[in-house]
Amino acid sequence: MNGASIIIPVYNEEDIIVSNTNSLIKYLNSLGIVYEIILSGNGSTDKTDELGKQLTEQNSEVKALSTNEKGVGIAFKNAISEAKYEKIVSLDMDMTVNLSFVKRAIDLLDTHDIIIGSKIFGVQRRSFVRKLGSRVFVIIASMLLNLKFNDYSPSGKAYRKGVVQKYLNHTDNGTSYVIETIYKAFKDNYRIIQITIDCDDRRKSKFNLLHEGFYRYYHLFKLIFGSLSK
Ligand SMILES: Nc1nc2c(ncn2[C@@H]2O[C@H](COP(=O)(O)OP(=O)(O)O)[C@@H](O)[C@H]2O)c(=O)[nH]1
Ligand SMILES: [Mg+2]
Repeated sequence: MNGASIIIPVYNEEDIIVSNTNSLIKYLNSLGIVYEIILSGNGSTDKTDELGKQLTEQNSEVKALSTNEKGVGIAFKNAISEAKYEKIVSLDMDMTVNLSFVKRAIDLLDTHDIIIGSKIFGVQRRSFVRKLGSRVFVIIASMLLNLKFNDYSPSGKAYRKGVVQKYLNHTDNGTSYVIETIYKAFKDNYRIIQITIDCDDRRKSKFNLLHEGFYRYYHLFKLIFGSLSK
């Protein structure tokens, strides 16, 4: 039976790490699948790491990783190198993506290499500014890269591990690892499918959204110019 590794980046999540991991365990148990949950942190300054460790002691399916190197991409790469299953599902600790995505993605990974959960056409409970910001980025990115997808955020994505591993050394250590992986895999003709997901994200982001905005455009242009010069 092929199992799934569920990867969650965590940063200062002491308020929700225990309850949300337990809800996820309950959901995954109800699916009757083989799985592991990897909580991957970068130097949280609250009790996240300690609580993550406690969760690993209480549940053999949970692993908790921690490094001081910054970035969600680093957290993802560390988790991939520890993942024992071929099917990888990426979620957020605030569980903003409807969990039905997990089952759909795991099934689709039998026949596809990357599953893009897209929030754009699903029910979105996010602030207007965040919806607009990601919409504009997606339109520009998709046009310039000639991609037909419309969600490049880390959560609600699923991958076959072998495909991600191919690009890990060439992707950034921040959130841009997602668009870079998708773009490279698309060019290499991997089987990518986009599905609609519902999203409820009304919590204040842990990211500095202004910094994140500049960062994403900078890396988008780097990706475009990098591919032009090849
Ligand atoms: N490992 C790691 N996780 C992070 C970092 N920043 C945010 N996260 C995690 O990324 C996920 C999404 O963060 P969130 O604040 O909800 O961002 P949003 O997508 O803007 O709503 C959560 O699980 C956070 O704990 C970081 O620097 N390192
Ligand atoms: Mg969030």
